[in-house]
Amino acid sequence: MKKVLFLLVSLTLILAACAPAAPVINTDMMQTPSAATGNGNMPMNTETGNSEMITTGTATPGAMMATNPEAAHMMEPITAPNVEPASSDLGGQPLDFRLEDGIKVFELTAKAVKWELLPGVEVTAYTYNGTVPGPMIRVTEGDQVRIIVKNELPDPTTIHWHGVEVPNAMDGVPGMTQDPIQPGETFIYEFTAKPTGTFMYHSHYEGDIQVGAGLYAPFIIETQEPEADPPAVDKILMLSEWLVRDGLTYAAMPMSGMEPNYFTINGKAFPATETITVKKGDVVRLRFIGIGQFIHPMHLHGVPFKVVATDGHPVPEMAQLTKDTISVAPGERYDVEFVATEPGQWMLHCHILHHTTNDNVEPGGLMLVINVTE
Ligand SMILES: [Cu+2]
Repeated sequence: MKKVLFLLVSLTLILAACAPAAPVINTDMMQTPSAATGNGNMPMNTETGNSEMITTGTATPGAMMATNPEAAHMMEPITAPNVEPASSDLGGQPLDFRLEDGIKVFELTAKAVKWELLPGVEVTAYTYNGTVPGPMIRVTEGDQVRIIVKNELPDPTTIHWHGVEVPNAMDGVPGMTQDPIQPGETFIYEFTAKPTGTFMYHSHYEGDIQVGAGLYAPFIIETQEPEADPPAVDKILMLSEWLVRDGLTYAAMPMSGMEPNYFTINGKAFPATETITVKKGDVVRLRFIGIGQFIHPMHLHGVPFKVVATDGHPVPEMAQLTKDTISVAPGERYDVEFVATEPGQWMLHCHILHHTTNDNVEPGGLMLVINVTE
């Protein structure tokens, strides 16, 4: 009798445990509007206005997060009361400075703008000075640098100088090295630029939202002695991701329901990415910067390249790997160089091939053409 009772109880428990899992894999449910769990903040992938987590059968983590108010905030669309037009169609351009008592003074304004990923696809982006990426700060090792940051975003922010060796108080970590820069406030960063190399700056406040929304830019520190034999072409390629649904922009992240559907090099998706034109025989340097939340194995057609610097630090010649694909993880930088020996139009693209699509349609995303002319 005890055994039968035990079996009955076990069966009941098993049935109870299985029941909640059923809707996750039921595709009919995914198409049906439901008011039961929606919080109005979740990205949508149907026309029905369904705000439930509805992407795939693996939606459980996102669905669990939706009950956490802070997580729901992460899933809200990127919005601002004062979204301006982009200040230029080209991001990452050199930022002018003024000299004050030997200090190079730069000015940044964090603000929301409309940014075009490719013709017909516009996002609401959080930017430095109105472009994605923000303007490039390019200085010489040993320069005294002052960066005045005005926050015109609706949210607090800070800037982290990723890889640059700054004093602790300048490191941009909210609640640890500084108070967040509140909307309308200004904060001044000041440090000596070191070491030489490829670095970046980006938001360190709600980074999963603000960096995904576009708050990043290159920071290049040149050697004090000019390079003896600089490459003919020296390009910075910042890799990132976006999530656009029903005309709304969300911060893409590796979380169920928040996966990206657009992928950009310097804020542009192919075919809007820059074509790099070089002459046969030119030395080409590409500086990959992983600023998104996903890894991107970048593959070059035609000729291999050498990895000459990792995370800004030079690789001794004897240790330089020769490769044709390099995985750029979030936060990493790789400087690679090659000689353009073969004329033609050569692709450079991510080899996670979903990342070469725009909203699931190929070709798009992380691709660009290197045009080698005679
Ligand atoms: Cu990729």
